[in-house]
Amino acid sequence: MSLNRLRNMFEKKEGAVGTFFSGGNMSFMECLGFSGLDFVIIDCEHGPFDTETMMDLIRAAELRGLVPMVRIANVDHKEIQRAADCGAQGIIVPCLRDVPDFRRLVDLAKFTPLGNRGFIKGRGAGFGCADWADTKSLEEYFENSNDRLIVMPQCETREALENIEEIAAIPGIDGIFIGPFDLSTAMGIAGRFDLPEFKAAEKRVFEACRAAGKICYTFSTSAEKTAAYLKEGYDGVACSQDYIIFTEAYRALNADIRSRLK
Ligand code: 3PY
Ligand code: MG
Repeated sequence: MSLNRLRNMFEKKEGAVGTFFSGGNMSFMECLGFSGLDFVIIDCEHGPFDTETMMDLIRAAELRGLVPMVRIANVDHKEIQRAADCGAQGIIVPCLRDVPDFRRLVDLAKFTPLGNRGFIKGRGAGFGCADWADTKSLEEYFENSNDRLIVMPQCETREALENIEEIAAIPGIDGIFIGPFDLSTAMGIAGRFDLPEFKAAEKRVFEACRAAGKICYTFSTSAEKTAAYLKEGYDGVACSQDYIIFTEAYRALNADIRSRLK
């Protein structure tokens, strides 16, 4: 069994459901945990969070049973190291193009023998006191850490799509996260998710993951589309994001109240 619940769900073919989190604070993260979702992606690509806030959001997610993943902006030593050390159980990186960038991501995020992540027993490892981190040998600690952290870059550029079979097969890449908005835009068919061309691109990524035995996640904007992806066999779907759901819920509430006054 893996130390990462999402990896266990993948092994058991249980589709995981999560969401992006880019606006809220620690209390909102706790509230989100009560929804019963499986994972949350703390969005440091688009969200305004500094490192301390990201770490506290990870704590709040853990407290309420959400697997905390972090999307960072690029393959940057400091960003990767901080997310991993603070306790992210998944690292998602957008818009990568060239195969060497994917390899460098693994190099920075995974301990030896998969990569060359710098040694620390940080907050994510309970400062060395977590059962899985308090090991007799460093090798065992490295193995556990590598298992616990899912490295899942996004496929959302033409170059990544063209090389997706090679990318998915890289040891230490645990999965691929399709970014439908950016991928369709890169293909010159922005938001046209219904076009055969786009569906073929999705299929290519999905099959590359299957061939390499890797996890395949995607993003959707509705419950209907999320369920459809999961029925198709996707291993996980991030549905919408916190501030959209928040706004929609209050808009619906307000409209409901006003309509009862007519
Ligand atoms: C995209 O659709 O481009 C994404 O990155 C999903 O969040
Ligand atoms: Mg994107």
